[in-house]
Amino acid sequence: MFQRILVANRGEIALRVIRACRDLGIEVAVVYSTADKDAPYLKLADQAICIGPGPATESYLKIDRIIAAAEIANAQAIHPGYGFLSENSKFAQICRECKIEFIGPPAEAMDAVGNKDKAKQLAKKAKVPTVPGSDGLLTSEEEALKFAHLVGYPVLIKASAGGGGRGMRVARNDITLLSGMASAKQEAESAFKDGSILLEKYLDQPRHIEVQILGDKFGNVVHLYERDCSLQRRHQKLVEESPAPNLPEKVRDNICEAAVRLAKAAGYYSAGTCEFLLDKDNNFYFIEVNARIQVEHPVTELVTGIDLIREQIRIAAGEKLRFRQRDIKVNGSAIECRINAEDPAKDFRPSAGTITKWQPPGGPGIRLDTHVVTGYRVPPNYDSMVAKLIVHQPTRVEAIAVMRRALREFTVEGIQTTIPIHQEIMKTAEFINGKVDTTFIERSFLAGK
Ligand code: MV4
Repeated sequence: MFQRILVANRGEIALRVIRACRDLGIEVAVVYSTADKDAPYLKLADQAICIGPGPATESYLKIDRIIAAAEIANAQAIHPGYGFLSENSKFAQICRECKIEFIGPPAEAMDAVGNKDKAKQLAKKAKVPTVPGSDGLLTSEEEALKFAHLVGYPVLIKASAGGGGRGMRVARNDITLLSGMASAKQEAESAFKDGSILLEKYLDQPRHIEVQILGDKFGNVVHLYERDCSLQRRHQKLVEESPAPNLPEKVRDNICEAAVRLAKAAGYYSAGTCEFLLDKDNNFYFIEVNARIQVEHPVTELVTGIDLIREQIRIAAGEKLRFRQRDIKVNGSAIECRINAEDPAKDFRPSAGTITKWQPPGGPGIRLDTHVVTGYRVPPNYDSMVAKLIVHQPTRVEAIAVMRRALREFTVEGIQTTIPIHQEIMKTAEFINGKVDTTFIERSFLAGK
C-alpha cells in the first residue's frame, strides 16, 4: 500500500479523497491555487502545496506543477478527483514515466474509450448496443444525407471528442443537417482540436442511466449497479439516484452486464462509468464512458456499502478486488441533490461571494459531502457546486421524504443556491413517480416559471 498520496484537485472531492486516505492510514498531501489558499480542508492534509494562481489553466491543469508537487511531497500516487486532469491520458502516461501511480484507469484504456467513435467501435465489438448511427466518423455530406434518409429525421450530430453535450446539433431536415455538420465541426475543432463528427438517430426523450464499474489490475471487473441521472438542465446534472426507478429487473441486469463486457474489452481498471440512453420501450444504447470517479458516486456507495475512493486506491496499489459480483447487493434507495452556488431566479448564474451562514441538515440517513463552512468565500474561478446532499433510506418514498426534510433544514445565507429548485423538484409528480427523462426540466418544469 502507498505511504503517501497527492490529491490533485480542490473542493469537496479533494476533501473526500483526503478523508479516504486518512481512513486507510495513508498520509496525504494536497495541491491548491491561491484562490483556494484559505480553504479549510487544506488543514486536514499532512501537507498543502501551492501550485499557482486562481485560473485552472495556471494551477489545477498544469501537469508539470502537479508532478513537481508530488515529488516535493514524496507521494507515490496521485488521485486526480473528477474534472481537471482526471481523464487526461497524457497526464496518466507522464505519471507512469515519473514512477508515480495514477489513481485511475491505465492510459491505454482511457485512449480506447476517450472519444465517441472509438468507444462505439469497442462497444460493438463487445456486443453492447449502440444508437443506430454513421458507422464511424462522417467523411462527406453525401454520406450524412444517405444515413439521415436511411434512419429518418431527426438525427443528432455529435463531436467525437465532445462530452457532456458539447458540440451536439439536432438536425430535422437536409438543410439543417448540412449547416449543423459544418458548425459542429467548427465548434469541435476549436474546442477539442479535433473536428471529427458522427451521426446518430436522435432518441426522443430518453432517460440517462449509467452503470458504475470497478476493475482491478488482474482483469476482474464487477458492476455496482446503476444510477439514474436523467434529471439535468443544460447537461448539468441536478439530481441523481440509485437504483433507477421503474427499471425492470431484466433490463437492469442486461445494462449492467453490458457495462462489464465493455470495461473488460477496454482493458479497464479502477472506477469507471458506462453511460446509456434508455428509450420509452426500455431499449438501452451505450453512449460514452466516464473514465474517472464521478460527482454522483456517493449514491452508489450508500446502496452498495462500498467505498469507491478506497477501492480506487487499493486497486492502484495492486490489490485484487475484495468482492465478487454475487457479493454486491443493492440496499434501499439513495438520492443526491447537487447544491450549487447559483441563482435560480437569474437563469442559474453563478452566485460567488461569502457564505455568511451555513447551517447543514442532519439526522439519520443523511450524508453531506462539502468543503464549505460558515465564512467560506466561493471563488469565482471554478465549478459552482458547494455541496452534495445525499440521503439513504430503505425505500424511495422514504428517501424523498427525508430529502424534503433535509432541504428544509438546510440554511445558507450570503449566496443564492439551488436549494429552492430542489424543494420544487421533490414535490413534482414526475419525480415522485420516477417518470423523469432528460428533457423534463426544460420541457415542463421551467416552462411555467
Ligand atoms: C443523445 C440524445 C438523443 N439521441 N444521443 C447528451 C450528452 C451526451 N452524453 C449525449 N447526450 C445525448 N445524446 C442520441 N442519439 C440525447 C442526449 C441528451 C442527454 C443525454 C444524457 C443526459 C442528458 C441529456 C440531455 C439532452 C440530450
